[in-house]
Amino acid sequence: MVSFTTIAILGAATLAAALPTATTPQDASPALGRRTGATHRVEAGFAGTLRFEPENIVAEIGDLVEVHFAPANHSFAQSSFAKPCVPINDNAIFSGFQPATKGVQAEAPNAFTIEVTDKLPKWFYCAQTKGNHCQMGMGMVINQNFDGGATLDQYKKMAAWTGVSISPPIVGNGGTLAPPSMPFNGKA
Ligand SMILES: [Cu+2]
Repeated sequence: MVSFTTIAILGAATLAAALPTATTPQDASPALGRRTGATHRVEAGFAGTLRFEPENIVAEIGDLVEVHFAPANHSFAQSSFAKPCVPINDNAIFSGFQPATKGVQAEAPNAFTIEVTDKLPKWFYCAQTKGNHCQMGMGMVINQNFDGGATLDQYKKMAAWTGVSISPPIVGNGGTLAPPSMPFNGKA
């Protein structure tokens, strides 16, 4: 007697054989889900301020978040909610520092794009220590839980009392550095 399990395995093997090029290298990456086609533009250092704009994003799984860097030397780094201005762990998302010259460039040549892979709150800060950007309010959140106390306002209050910011160890981790896919808004 042939079990259902055996039939299922045989069925899968037959199907796989019939689809020799079912995946492309891009599709095979475990970090990439099904894209929604939506891209959220964030500007780090919006209009010369020490802010991300927008700084509280609601995004769906498969959305992209494209961070642009206004003049100065900003970055986009991942922390936990409880400890702003320091990496969440050794695998923290990090754009590295992206300098641009005020009056010469509207923004840094590269933007940093991440994909939203779940709906859990993700907290980010700028790791620039010159001027204490994180402590001065350069923090943001993707998918804040609006029913709880873990708010962006609270994150920023804790950041203000945090010591010197620490950069995550891996530059470019968790995203892609590339020329922006959409224009800067020009309010650098
Ligand atoms: Cu900054």
